[in-house]
Amino acid sequence: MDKEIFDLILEETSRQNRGIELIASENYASKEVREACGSILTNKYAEGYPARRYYGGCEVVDKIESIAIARACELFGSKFANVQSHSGSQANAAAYRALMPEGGKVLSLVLNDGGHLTHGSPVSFSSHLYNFVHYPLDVEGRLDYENILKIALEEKPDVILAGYSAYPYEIDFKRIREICDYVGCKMMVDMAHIAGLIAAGLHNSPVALADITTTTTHKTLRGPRGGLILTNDEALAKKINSAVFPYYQGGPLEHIIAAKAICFKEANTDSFKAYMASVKENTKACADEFEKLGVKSSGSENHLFLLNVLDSFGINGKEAQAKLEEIDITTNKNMIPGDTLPPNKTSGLRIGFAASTTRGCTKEDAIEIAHIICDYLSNSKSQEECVAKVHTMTSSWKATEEI
Ligand code: DSN
Repeated sequence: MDKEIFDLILEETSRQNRGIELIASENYASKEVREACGSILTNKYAEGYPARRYYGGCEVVDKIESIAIARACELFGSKFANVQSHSGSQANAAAYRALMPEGGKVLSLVLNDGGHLTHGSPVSFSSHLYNFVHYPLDVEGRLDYENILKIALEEKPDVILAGYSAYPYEIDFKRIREICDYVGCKMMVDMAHIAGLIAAGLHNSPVALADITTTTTHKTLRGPRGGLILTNDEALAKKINSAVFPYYQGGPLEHIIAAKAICFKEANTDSFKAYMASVKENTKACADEFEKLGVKSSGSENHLFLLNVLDSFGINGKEAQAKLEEIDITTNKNMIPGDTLPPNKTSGLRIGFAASTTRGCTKEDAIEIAHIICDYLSNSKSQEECVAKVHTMTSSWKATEEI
């Protein structure tokens, strides 16, 4: 009926299959997750929560949403979960509303050092509803907990926010909790990027420590595109539920909630733990190989790292991103700590291995990827030569529709 869109889906399938996906926030969801997303559950209106709906006929979606909640709680060791947030941004909006009144003060990471738009950007709702102040990374690009404490004592925030979009090192959530307790404020964690590592036990978990933890479900967690909010505090759980519905959202997406339930089940398996261990290993291998090749790399303790392409290749992040697309490698330009270029240019590139590892990228492949990128950005090998290497590698991996 709609050949135009059908053909474009095929075109996107082909793009996903022939290329190497290195955007740190992307992944390939399983066939089971995708089938739930495309299921008849999209037909159902279910405003409210299980057993407390504004519509009839919710007895089946009630069971699905209850299973999703129970699985989220089991996976992350949480007492309460809200699985209705349509996205990580919506989850953060609801978390802020539950934690403080409008105008409340949040201490979050300097946005150019790796914070997210909803962590106080002037172009996001967050900075219009709340008063954001920021802590920087140190000169090495690492969190400086003593400095966070110092700023928190000066600023007296209502909330300290941890969890970032481009931070390549382990976060000490216990230390953040101690700072919050010392200054007498709430702790919020946006674990969207590292949720898969936390589920697999490969990064310390903030869930028992933070007042509220938010995440997306589609990054390292490898589920459908959506959000999740966790807390151990019953009073906060009630506030979160009212903030999600009816304050910010209307009807929940029960097809996506079913897909989230499947994702939580998948993430609670030994094969997912093995997958996340490979992601970490591949990321570190690639980051270290760049270093050996003389490229300025942040190194990595998780699923991503940053490259300083300006110093290493004399081109900015925007140019490097565009150039790599010529050889079917997808990345994104990214600010690096102390960046002198604006966010629409940047000196850096962010690289992650969650997606490519799902398709079967090995440690040897990850090392070769560093060489291909280096060869092409330094103009020492031709486009034909590099793109042929990319296609040889991706043709040995699983296709996106087989995952
Ligand atoms: N847009 C996401 C990322 O790429 O990190 C954050 O939500």
